[in-house]
Amino acid sequence: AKKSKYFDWESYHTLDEIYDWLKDLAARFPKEVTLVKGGTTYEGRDILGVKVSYSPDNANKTVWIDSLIHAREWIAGATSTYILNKVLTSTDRFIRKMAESHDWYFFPVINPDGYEYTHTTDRLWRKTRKPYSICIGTDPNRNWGYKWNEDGGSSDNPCADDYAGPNAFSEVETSTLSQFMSGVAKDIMLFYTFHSYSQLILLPYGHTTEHLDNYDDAYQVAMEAASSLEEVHGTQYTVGNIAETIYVATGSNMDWLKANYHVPYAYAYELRDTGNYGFLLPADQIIPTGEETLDSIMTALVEIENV
Ligand code: ING
Ligand code: ZN
Repeated sequence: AKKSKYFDWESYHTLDEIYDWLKDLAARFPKEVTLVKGGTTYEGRDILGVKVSYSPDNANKTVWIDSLIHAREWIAGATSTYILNKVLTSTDRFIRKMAESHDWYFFPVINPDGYEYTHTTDRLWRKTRKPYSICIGTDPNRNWGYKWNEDGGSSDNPCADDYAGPNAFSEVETSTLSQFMSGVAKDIMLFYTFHSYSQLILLPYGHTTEHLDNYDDAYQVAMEAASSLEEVHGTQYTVGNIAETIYVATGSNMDWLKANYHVPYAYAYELRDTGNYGFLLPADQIIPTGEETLDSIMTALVEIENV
């Protein structure tokens, strides 16, 4: 593949383009950006990300952003690269202050095999690509080791889109990425995993509608984040616990991280839209989605510091 010289937010990009851009960032910002390998995939690809750090003092204030655990949710990857770019290049004083006073991990594509497949073969593919009997793929957001396959939060059927896999961490993507996350988890203050679509900010957990851990605090921060998101382009988000807002879902990366490492603020965003275009969100909505999502994150950082 031709090495892409330009990267932008006016179109969706392939896995190679995104990875080339991440490598390019590490070369362009050698002091601040480190290329990191978060794991590997069934088809032998790397799960590539970057760490952004402006000061060694920021380690315990780490923000984690991942996306494209579900291959077809293209706006999620475009939004995380949009935010990464702003963290590095925004000249807004407030954004610079927030960018430089936190450490950041960005993993724009945590299901690379699936993402590649949505570009080559099936635009609406969701899962990984390892075969199980007559069907292919496990839902990588049902395969993590907290409440794995309990409470009806996933499927035992390899042909289902929410197949949990034969056991927790059966997939090399989730097992290797979980090891990487374990190594940095104690420093994570704020976790985001981007999905689409429905315009929701979801809070742990997915196995119960109960409001566990520091739900009330986390909810308050999310409500502030949602209102500042709305101020940008009028986009309305709903905030709530996963199980009560959408459906019971177990084995997600967010719930695993929250339960095992007590990350204080952990959110899953279901980005635009509410179903008009669904997964096929036009590329001219990437920038507005990026703008409003970035604002909501900056607001969350301010709110967290004020709690
Ligand atoms: N939604 C998410 C899913 O995995 C979710 C919702 C997020 C569940 C975080 C559990 C944890 O089903 C989509 N659209 O994928
Ligand atoms: Zn998803």
